[in-house]
Amino acid sequence: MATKLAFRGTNRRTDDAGVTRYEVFRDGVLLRKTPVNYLIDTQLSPNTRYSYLIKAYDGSDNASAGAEVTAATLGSDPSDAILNGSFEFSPQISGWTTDAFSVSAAEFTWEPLGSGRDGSRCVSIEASSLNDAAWMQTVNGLHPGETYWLTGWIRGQDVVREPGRNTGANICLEGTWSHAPDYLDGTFDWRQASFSFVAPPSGTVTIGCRLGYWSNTTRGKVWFDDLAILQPSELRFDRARMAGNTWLRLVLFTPPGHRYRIEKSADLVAWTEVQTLNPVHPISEIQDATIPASRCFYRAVQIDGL
Ligand SMILES: [Ca+2]
Repeated sequence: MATKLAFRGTNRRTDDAGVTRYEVFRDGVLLRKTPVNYLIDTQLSPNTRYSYLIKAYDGSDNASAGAEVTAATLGSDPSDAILNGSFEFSPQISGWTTDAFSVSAAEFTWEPLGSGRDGSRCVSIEASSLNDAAWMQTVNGLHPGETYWLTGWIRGQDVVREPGRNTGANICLEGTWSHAPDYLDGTFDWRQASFSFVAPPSGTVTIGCRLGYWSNTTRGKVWFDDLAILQPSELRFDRARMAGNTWLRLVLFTPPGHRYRIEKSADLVAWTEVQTLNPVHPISEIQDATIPASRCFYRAVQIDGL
């Protein structure tokens, strides 16, 4: 549900020097006056094109000519429900907030390039003593009663759970006991965590990237990346890209609970198996060695009961 838009306004003429406020118009109507050079517009409909005009004012009330931005929202694909789930731009301007049971013992960081998955950015929580701390985002527009999956990636360093307690590093729905089933502690590289949930009557949930839980306090450092809410009702390839010169990485959306055989072909006639999958997550990443400058087709075949 792409109902949020974030952008930065800059005044090319003065390079923002002396700008004291911006006025943002949507389709000719004043939307907001703001002193900051970004805006998140949450009142958008899917599959709609919007035109924004941004004017910058200095302290003497002189207006710039205005910069125009046109943006189109996407359909109601729930994978867009989380804004900036990969943390490539500032979490603070994209609806992410932080909270902790012991605020003084939690450090929240938007980590630099190279710290996230595949050299990207991510966020982290470092708790110096047993704590329950989270990065959170409220997500609207889910269809009440329908089943969704929350998925994300977690890395940990020296994560220690309260003795006899469970959750450790996790992703969750804040205010509920819905969380990824893995009890992650110790030191571990990026690993995927997922769980399914039913959207409440409000269609609104608050997702959490969390270290600890109520009565399950935890300390250590955790990193989070690539959060997504999905409804994997059908099998589909989402992205393909090269990792280095020879490795192709494919991203597959799959309803968990089925077996799939990934196959490849050079001519769409003869198919060979790449691997068989029994995914527990709604997103699966498949790597395959390729020959540079060659063409190759991939397909996924559901093989339940074969
Ligand atoms: Ca990232």
